[in-house]
Amino acid sequence: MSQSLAAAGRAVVPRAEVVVAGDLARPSRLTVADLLAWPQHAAAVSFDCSTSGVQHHRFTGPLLHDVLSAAGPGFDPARRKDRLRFLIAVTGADGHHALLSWAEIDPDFGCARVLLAATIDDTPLDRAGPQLVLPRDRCGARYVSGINSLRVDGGYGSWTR
Ligand SMILES: Nc1nc2c(c(=O)[nH]1)N[C@H]1C(S)=C(S)[C@@H](COP(=O)(O)O)O[C@H]1N2
Ligand SMILES: [Mo]
Repeated sequence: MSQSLAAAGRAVVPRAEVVVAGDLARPSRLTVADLLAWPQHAAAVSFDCSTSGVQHHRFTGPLLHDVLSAAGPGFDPARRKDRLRFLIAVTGADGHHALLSWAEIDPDFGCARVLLAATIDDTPLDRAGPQLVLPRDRCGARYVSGINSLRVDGGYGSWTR
């Protein structure tokens, strides 16, 4: 391939982006390359799919909690009760979505080691987009792939005392 063709080829390689938005001080757009710059965690998982049976995969990527905490969720971090009204909506490019509670991934509460995976079985997900990884889930349905939106929502009442 000529150099100009190679350059043109690179220019059109789709790079999936995740919109990180909602009740956040620092909303952003993240690529898989951005996710690879975070401290990486690994998970070897098995999950059951109602249509294709049990699957086994190895994923690496940052913790969802690390990425969303850095985006500045709109609660007072010193007040544990304030976090309990926050939801996280995770949406794939095909519209498949799952809701998590903030408390589910918060180290003071459920402390689930949920990853925003940047690789699957040693292959980067930079074209497809990151995948949600929930090592404790028996069922695969919340392993949302091709994530294009992460939305934090604290609209479920307000902290009063
Ligand atoms: N974006 C997206 N992610 C998804 C799904 C989907 O339909 N869309 N299906 C889920 C289900 S039901 C399972 S079991 C796992 C694995 O699905 P796969 O076998 O299609 O890879 O992905 C999950 N993630
Ligand atoms: Mo599934």
